[in-house]
Amino acid sequence: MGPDDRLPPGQYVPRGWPVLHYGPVPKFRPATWDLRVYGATEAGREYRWTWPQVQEIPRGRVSADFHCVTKFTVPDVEWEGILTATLVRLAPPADDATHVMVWAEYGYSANLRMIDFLEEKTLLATHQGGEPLTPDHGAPLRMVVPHLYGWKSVKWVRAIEYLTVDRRGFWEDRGYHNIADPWREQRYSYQEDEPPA
Ligand SMILES: Nc1nc2c(c(=O)[nH]1)N[C@H]1C(S)=C(S)[C@@H](COP(=O)(O)O)O[C@H]1N2
Ligand SMILES: [Mo]
Repeated sequence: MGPDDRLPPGQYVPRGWPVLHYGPVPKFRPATWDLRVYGATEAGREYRWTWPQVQEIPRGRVSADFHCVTKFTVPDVEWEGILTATLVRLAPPADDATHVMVWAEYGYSANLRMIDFLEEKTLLATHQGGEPLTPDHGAPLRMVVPHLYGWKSVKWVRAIEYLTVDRRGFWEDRGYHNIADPWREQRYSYQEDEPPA
């Protein structure tokens, strides 16, 4: 196995850890910040945690490569945070919830299939490399979906909406692929119409 065998097609390893997002970095205001889970919950109600409450939720660790559709792959990023398995125990989705929308500050969003949301290495990260996240990289809380292109790894997360019908998020609505699997190079939405290879 050469070092390139672990890179999805078209990807390269950059120097350092690039910062990439659309728009400004939001200011974290701990006194008013909250995390909400709403939509198709099993109990039919909304869940809400303040920042002190989020910090009490048990955390796990994940190490994974991070793939951006602009073709950089950051190897072996060390994340720590709330595994989605933990989140759905605290806020169970309804049986007919098939997708989630992850919402950030300023209305940025990304949709995920429930199976991608529940994938083993998917988490809501609070730390990277053993340190709390920096504002640039999504502090205080960001989604990390290592097996999909980076735009699904929503920074500055404020809410998870359980969906019974799929809906496209910010980039999915602007020409990017609805699923975003880097191993299949699912970059653009027009590929969704192509017959499977
Ligand atoms: N809220 C928000 N999250 C976002 C983005 C964004 O524009 N806004 N960009 C995404 C994209 S395209 C990538 S590649 C990753 C980059 O994460 P990083 O800046 O920590 O490397 O953040 C993702 N999360
Ligand atoms: Mo990206």
